[in-house]
Amino acid sequence: MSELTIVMVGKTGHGKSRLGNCILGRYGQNKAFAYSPLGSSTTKHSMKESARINDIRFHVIDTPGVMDTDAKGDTTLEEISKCRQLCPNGVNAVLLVIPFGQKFTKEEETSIGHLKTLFGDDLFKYGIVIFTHGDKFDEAKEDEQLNHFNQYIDSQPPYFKDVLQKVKQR
Ligand SMILES: Nc1nc2c(ncn2[C@@H]2O[C@H](COP(=O)(O)OP(=O)(O)OP(=O)(O)O)[C@@H](O)[C@H]2O)c(=O)[nH]1
Ligand SMILES: [Mg+2]
Repeated sequence: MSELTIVMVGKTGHGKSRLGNCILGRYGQNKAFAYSPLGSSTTKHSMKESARINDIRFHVIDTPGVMDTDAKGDTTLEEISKCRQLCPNGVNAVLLVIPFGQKFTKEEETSIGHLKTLFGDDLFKYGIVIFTHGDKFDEAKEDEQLNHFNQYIDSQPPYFKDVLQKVKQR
């Protein structure tokens, strides 16, 4: 059976853990990763959960958020870097998790810089930008704030457009 390893990274609260549950199809009491709307960061350690989907064994690795609310920056980055130990056969995709509607400030830029330091070239080589909070996209469309997704992408500042370019618009 083939195996695929996916790592989810991004700023705290951007929806990594909830996304991981969606990918694995695990909800409610059976959820794989805890998630929460509370003010302090939820995921404190990198952890792996797996599922078989269409004859492929998927390994999904959740990581603590960059800019964790409680830990000192270096501690969190060290915890995120431990995800590498959870994928001895390497990684097939690095999901850069960003909520739809997030303004791409210097802080987002710094976060991606930290991740680049941790993952090196793999960040963009295997990177896929995943927009969570798709429900807000539907709302924005209903309110006629935007017509289609490309309009949102076109409105992004240069740094983020550059990131999208580097992951080849994935
Ligand atoms: N409406 C909506 N809420 C979402 C979505 N994704 C995540 N959330 C909510 O956002 C909050 C944070 O989600 P988490 O999955 O815990 O985020 P995280 O990136 O894992 O955060 P930390 O582990 O704290 O760093 C939770 O209350 C989720 O239910 C989404 O697509 N739509
Ligand atoms: Mg989490």
